[in-house]
Amino acid sequence: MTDRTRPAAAALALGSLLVAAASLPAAPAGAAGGVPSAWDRDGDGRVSRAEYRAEMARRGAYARWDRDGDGRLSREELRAPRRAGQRGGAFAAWNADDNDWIDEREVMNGYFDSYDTNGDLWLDSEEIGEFENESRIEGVYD
Ligand SMILES: [Ca+2]
Ligand SMILES: [Ca+2]
Ligand SMILES: [Ca+2]
Repeated sequence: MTDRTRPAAAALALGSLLVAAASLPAAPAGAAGGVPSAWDRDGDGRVSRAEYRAEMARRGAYARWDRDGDGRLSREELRAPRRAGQRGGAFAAWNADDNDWIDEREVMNGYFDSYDTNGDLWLDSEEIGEFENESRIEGVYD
């Protein structure tokens, strides 16, 4: 009799394990579409230009880049991601009004466009992830 109860007990134990595994959440609860909520303020799963600028401002990026504090980024102060090309190239490409400096809107648009690889004018989870990774590597906030 005891021999017949063993397989049953084993099956029951296995069944419990399967139930436990099945009841695990498929993914950690969090932001919609995998976009961190710090970037995706309205929770629609993508980052707009306005959301991007707001979070970059909260992180103090522009103020850090503007070393002399005159509110403008000179050619020397401009921090452009490597993917945007050489510093001089980014300066010329991003300098929409063709004056002698890059303002906050110009540099944030430049960054945003550099990472909007599919050109849909939003940053999705993959694109903002690329930005986060490369920002760490390139020391964007240093
Ligand atoms: Ca959003
Ligand atoms: Ca400056
Ligand atoms: Ca995009």
